[in-house]
Amino acid sequence: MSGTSRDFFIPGQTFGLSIVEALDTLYVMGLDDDLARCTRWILDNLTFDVDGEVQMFETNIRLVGGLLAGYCATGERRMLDLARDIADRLLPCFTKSPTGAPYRFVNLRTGAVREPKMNLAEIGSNVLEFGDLSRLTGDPKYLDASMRAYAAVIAKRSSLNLLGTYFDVETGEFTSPEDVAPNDPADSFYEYLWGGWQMLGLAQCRDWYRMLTDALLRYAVDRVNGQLWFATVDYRTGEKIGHTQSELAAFYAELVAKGGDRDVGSAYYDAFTAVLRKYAIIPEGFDYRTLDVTDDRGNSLRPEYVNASCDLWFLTRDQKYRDTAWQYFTAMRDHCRVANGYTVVKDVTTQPMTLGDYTPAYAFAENFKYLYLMFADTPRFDATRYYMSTEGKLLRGMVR
Ligand code: DMJ
Repeated sequence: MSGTSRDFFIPGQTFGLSIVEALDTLYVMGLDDDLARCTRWILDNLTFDVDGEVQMFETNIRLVGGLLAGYCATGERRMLDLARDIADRLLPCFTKSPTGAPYRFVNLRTGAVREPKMNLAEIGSNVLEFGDLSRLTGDPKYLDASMRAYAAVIAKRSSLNLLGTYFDVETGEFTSPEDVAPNDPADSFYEYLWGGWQMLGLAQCRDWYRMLTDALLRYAVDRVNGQLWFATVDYRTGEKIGHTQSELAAFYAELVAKGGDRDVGSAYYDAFTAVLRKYAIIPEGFDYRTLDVTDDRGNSLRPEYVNASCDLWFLTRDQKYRDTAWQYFTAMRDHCRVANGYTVVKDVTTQPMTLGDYTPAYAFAENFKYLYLMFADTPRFDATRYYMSTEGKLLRGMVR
């Protein structure tokens, strides 16, 4: 709205996040001049030798993943070297932890770590980037760190095979009983287990995925008004203790379908489609029993619904996924399009919707890429073997 920018990681220090996030999107869209300009900027400017603290999870999915996908798109060796450099700077989060589950923040220059109170998504969502980096560099330390982190948490599952959501990486214990999966901040913990199997062939990830998913489907599924939702449960007893759904959980429709439970995926997608129809833009949070919004009335230009549309389209070729993705797109264009691009919504219930002044960088990695791939039929994308990270990075399936 204001035509200004701000740094996501460290105020006053740019890592060119929107550029890095956009690399593989520019490639699949055939925007080769823009890709060349972005590559030039990275080669001339990007450095991680900075005395500042970053959040390990966000840095991994956005910068490590972005540079790996950029390397796939351009073959530019410097991008792989930069991905390795930033991953090396994140590793102290894992290696300094007594349990192997990572600390939340690290200083990029000193390696000082901070904040042992973690959540599942931030502990588990690194095996795709770190595993790919191990494959490309021949150094197993990245993959090993990811797997140790997963093992530390999964060892603490309850007798029902449910997990808590918040975990202290120093004591190695869950700090509260609620299991909010597949809502955030547990979401991509599950996504990367399936990815570890699909992209890297790790049978251990497949077995963990199956075991934990069976428990979720057994205890958390809640069928209300003909719709399928996921309740928050007590991980020790399986008792349903909450009925809030987050927009971020919408991706799970594609994950659970890819994992073999297609009926659940289809039904969960349909439930979110009902919310899309009610509000046009899905609110960040709502009570699934009534579809009323919670206090989280906005939408941060979120990609999760159309992430599900995209993967379900390529999995099933069912036209409903294209039709609903089109509906998502037209609503985004009608409500979020402004003079400079697209912006977030502060309140989806007002008419007109109340807008904020921000374009999250993940929109360049996710929303626009998912939509484009579903409709463009580009020869630069192999729909039969692709795999994308939680940040929409095309780590496999790019055709050069
Ligand atoms: C993205 O950074 C990723 O999709 C992540 O897994 C969840 N949050 C945002 C988008 O909403």
